[in-house]
Amino acid sequence: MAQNQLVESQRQKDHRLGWWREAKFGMFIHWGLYAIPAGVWKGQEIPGVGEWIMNRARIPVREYEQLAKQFNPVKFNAEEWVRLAKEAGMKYLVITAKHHDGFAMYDSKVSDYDIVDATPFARDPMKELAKACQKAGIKFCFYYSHVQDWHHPDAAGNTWDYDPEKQNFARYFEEKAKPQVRELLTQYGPLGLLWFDTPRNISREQGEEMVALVRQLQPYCIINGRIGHGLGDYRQMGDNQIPPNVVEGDWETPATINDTWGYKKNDHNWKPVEVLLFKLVDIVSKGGNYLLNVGPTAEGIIPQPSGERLLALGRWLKVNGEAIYGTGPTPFRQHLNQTKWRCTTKPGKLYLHLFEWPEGTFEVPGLNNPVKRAYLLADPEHKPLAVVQTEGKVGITLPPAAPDPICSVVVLEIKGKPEVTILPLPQEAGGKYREVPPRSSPPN
Ligand code: JFZ
Repeated sequence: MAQNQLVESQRQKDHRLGWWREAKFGMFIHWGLYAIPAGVWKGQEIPGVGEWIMNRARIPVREYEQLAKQFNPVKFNAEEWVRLAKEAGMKYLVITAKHHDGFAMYDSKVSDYDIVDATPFARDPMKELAKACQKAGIKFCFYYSHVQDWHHPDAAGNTWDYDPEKQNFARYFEEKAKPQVRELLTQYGPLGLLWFDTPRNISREQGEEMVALVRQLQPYCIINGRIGHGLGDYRQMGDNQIPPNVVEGDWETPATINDTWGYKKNDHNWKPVEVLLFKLVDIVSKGGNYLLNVGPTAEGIIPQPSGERLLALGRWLKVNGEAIYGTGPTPFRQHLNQTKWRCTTKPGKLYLHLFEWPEGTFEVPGLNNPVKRAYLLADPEHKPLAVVQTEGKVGITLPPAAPDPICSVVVLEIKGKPEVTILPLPQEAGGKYREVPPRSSPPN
């Protein structure tokens, strides 16, 4: 029975995923009670990501619950958050309706452990965000921790309050997870996607039931890869993980601007704009989407360093968005072990994203298509650049100054589908955007 709702044609799936494949860039928001301790518990700095503080500091449920009485984000303004996402060039917004701590950030009838019933704030910020997104033309989406719930005695994750031997996961799943997902799907208008996380011990059947619930209530709602058992619509990369080459199919990298998802007052390790921009272009050139996180404070403020960086990305996208939105991956798969340039594509067009501005000429390696025209995307007149094309090699004459200090885009209009000769090794290497080794992930 559930099976019927799971089967759909490729055409139906393409239809459902259409907006998401165009979007490329989304805003992730981790917001919850953990923003109050903000990484510090009883004067102790707790290592790891901010939203894991209850787990990392082994805070008993009865104690953590008390945070709700203090949660009063009076500076929260849905329109401002959505305006920031819009200005940043982000096309979808995914926010934690409930993270692993089990606290619902919306008005839930399933449990009183929610922002309307348990806090002095007593407003439903998700209602306000859903409305603001609708107005701004941004797809509104929820994160929901469907397996871990450290508050519920039968869910996964809380080993300090509850005895795993005595747990009945099915009871949690039937009595809390499914009914809450139903609330999210019926009370906030059309959702772009549901973002599940840390599937752990969920059975395949339970995963299928969740998919069936989503399909039944909102057939157009996309489901991310972390629902488990390969049941999602697209593949979820590990946090902050960017694959070394093009990955076929639909995928997304969730990523942080500093080193935490939920707000941590002492995390000042903000990635520079040029690193974030390189990651965006790198991911898109490999066929993926970039879901970039902000962690608002307990007052409801998106940290200034995050805001500044997002606005800078947005200014770049205003000029260069054509080379990101709706584009396909690079045909230069042999040239991804350097960070001087990347390529994205649209039918008849190659977008060369240059992170290092060469003197005089940029050599496009191994391109066999006749080049019809080349110009700078930042040039509103699209003045043609001189192109010298010899067998399997294209040289583009560039002006002395790069139009953008970080990344300038050269558009090549070509005849036919891109055809690139695989060159003999050694491959090109080097460039200044070295990969920072990823921080160790939280246990999940
Ligand atoms: C999970 C959460 O536990 C975390 O709090 C945050 O919400 C993040 C977006 O997702 O953490 C994970 C999940 C999967 C991996 C790493 C961290 N992974 O597959 O590498």
